[in-house]
Amino acid sequence: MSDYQYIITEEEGPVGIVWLNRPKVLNALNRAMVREILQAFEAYGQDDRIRVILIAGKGKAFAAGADIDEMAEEDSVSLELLNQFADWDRIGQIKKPIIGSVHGYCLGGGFELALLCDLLFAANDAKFAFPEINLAVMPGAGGTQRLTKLLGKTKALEWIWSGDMISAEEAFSSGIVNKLYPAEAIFEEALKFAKKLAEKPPLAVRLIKEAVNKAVDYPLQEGMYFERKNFYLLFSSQDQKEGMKAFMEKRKPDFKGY
Ligand code: DAK
Repeated sequence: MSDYQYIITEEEGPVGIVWLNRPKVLNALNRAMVREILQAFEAYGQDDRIRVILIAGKGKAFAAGADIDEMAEEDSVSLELLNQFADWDRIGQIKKPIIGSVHGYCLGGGFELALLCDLLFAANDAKFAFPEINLAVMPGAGGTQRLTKLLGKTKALEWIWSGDMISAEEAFSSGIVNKLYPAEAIFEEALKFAKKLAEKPPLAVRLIKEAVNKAVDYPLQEGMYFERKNFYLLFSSQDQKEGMKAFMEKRKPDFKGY
């Protein structure tokens, strides 16, 4: 049992699950909830038993955006002083893999949270949008940047300017969603994948995440250099010795994570 107010955490073997849990307001993200998500992610990040993090929403939605009631009275100075983006930035620095299981609405800050996941599994009923434009604001937790890197400028502008609901199908065909499942199966399928990923050697999983993320930001040559360093690093791990020895001995490897 956890002491959180707006989320629930539970563990399924090596998978740490974070449930967004404000179903009455479609899991609208207030400040305290974002802080709790960060705390849970960082706790799982430190927990050697946990190899993969899975995030999903309770009730009818993943998350319908930042909590508008809480946001309405903010001004630029109060936002700067709250420095809440620091929590979002730290969520983006979690080294373990994060899988998002999305059903129902995934809007605004909810969509930005989903874009911080490494992989996204979506239910057929999922709806993605950046409705900020209808509130006369704009995405501020990475939406304009991450969506553009994934989709390119023209699609990103279309989605963010229109604020339109994007179907699960379109999100999938645009490449922001890895797989689609029926709503009743989505969480179990995402969990199944998370468990499969948790069997892989954790240090390799982590260094691959780091290297792939560099590909998004770095020019090719710098990215290649970074990749090579991580490649060398893995040859210093016990798991590399174990993985190759197990192959030669025709047995299942026992990966320790170091
Ligand atoms: N905030 C607060 N309450 C929300 C909410 C939200 N984002 N979304 C839904 N709710 C509440 C509704 O007010 C309603 O509450 P009651 O009236 O029952 O008390 C309840 O959830 C159920 O919603 P509806 O009755 O509206 O349900 P419908 O099925 O009719 O409509 C809807 C579902 C998702 C289309 C609609 O609720 C809707 O349009 N929701 C708002 C979507 C939206 O505009 N989201 C916010 C985008 S702006 C930041 C980081 C990030 C952000 C900002 C700052 N910093 C670090 C500073 C992000 C900003 C955004 O996300």
